[in-house]
Amino acid sequence: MDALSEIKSTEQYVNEIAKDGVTVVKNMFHKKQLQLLKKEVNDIYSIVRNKIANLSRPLKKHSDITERYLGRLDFKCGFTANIFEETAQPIIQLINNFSPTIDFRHYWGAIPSVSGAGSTNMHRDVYPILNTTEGVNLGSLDVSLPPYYFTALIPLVNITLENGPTEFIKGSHRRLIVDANQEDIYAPLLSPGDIVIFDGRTLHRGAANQSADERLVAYITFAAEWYHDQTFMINHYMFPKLSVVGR
Ligand SMILES: O=C(O)CCC(=O)C(=O)O
Repeated sequence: MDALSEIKSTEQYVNEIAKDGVTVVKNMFHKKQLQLLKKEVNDIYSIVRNKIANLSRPLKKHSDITERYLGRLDFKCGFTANIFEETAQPIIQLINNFSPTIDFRHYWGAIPSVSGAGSTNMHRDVYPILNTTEGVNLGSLDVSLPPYYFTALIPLVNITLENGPTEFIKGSHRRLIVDANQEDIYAPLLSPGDIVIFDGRTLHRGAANQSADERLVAYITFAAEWYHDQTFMINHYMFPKLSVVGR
């Protein structure tokens, strides 16, 4: 498929997000922008690596740096360079098209996964609002709301079957109960410059990194102003001076 035939209209992205809960935008950024983005993310990452070098792992206590599974860090501190807000602009426009009645705030993060890191569990990124369901199940209020939580994953290396694509269950954002073992998995392979955006209610997981190299992915999370995202609620920062941008 050539690059031109992969360009979709905004309406197509809107329809895919509504129906599938996930959409891929190909070739969103040019090479120079990506190089700068990757440099800035790697600079933050090396500060993070130094800071955590002597801490016991996996890291669990902070809201700006966590490690869901050994070798799968998630850091949200230090994303202050101009390139981050520049890069966010076209994505913000898409998010506003996906959910025009919601006011969003957003923050940046990165999720490097080292060679040998295992997969995450299938999960949704949102909690059930009324807290009346179990596990990853949602309540009818959750699925009836206009989309209120999105993440845009921004790969900074090629995403291959070996280094672990993010796996999604399409349409699960509209379903209360899903048996992940019975569902088809959608696992888009991406190049730097492509992004995948998903509704936080969509079941997903990061696959294991079975390659020899690290998989580096940046992301932007968009949460409705009214949504109590714990990133903004827990003030236990490892880097208080570099605390999460976007509050
Ligand atoms: O690492 C991945 O591919 C998935 C990340 C993830 O699970 C998340 O953003 O909640």
